[in-house]
Amino acid sequence: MNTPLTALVRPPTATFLRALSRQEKRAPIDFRLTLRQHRYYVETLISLGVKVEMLEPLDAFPDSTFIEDNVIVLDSVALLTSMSEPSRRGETLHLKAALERHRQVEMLEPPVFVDGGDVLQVNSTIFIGQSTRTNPLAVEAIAKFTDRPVVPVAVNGALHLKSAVGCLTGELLLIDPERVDPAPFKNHSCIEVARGESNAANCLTINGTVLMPRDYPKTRALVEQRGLEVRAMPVSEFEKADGGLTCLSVLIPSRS
Ligand code: CIR
Repeated sequence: MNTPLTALVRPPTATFLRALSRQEKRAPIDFRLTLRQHRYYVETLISLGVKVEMLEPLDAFPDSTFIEDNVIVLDSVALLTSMSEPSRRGETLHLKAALERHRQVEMLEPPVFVDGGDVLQVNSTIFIGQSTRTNPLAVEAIAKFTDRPVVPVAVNGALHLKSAVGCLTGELLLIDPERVDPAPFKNHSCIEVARGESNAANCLTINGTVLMPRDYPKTRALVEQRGLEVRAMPVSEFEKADGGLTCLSVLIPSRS
């Protein structure tokens, strides 16, 4: 039986047009399409049995729809992250009340810096990306709240660890080895993304169904060859702001 899952999501607001992006020449964001893609994402989660809690949009925070970055949900505690990006630091407190309905809430503080997108949890291990947003102190800070090993992973060029590696099933990962050091994953089975499809790694598995960004057919085929069911999701507008499927929700397993 699947563990019941709640997803916290925060819809984008018109200020999303000013979301951070490291792509110098990206096409402008189409806001109506952004809303449609977000709605489709929410409907997909619901169709897979997830209970979705929709939070208030936050006009003052253009990137706040990327709610994954605000928190790390562990078995018995939720850690509000300490975000290094000045325009995003205020987002986390807006999540506290919603989280308190599910977990005891603790706060990480500077000099620890970490974004939730750098935290990849698999059954056995918690991997922490060492990106421009997340520092080594985050590894020690998170280890205080879990019995699982907490392992740093070098991120080479991706915004976050989960931009470049995703968990498909228990211990099977989808990885772009050009943007993340594969060595810490040597005890895991890994599928490498197809050439030219690096964004495909930002995938999300819900109750056995793999959600993958649309437009990466070769990687999709590699995943399906392992017998996994895949749903391709349109996320073009979020990709323009360096985001993807995992970033758009905080998944909270019910406590047993
Ligand atoms: C940012 O730069 O913070 C946002 N524009 C994108 C955040 C994407 N989040 C994620 O990968 N977890």
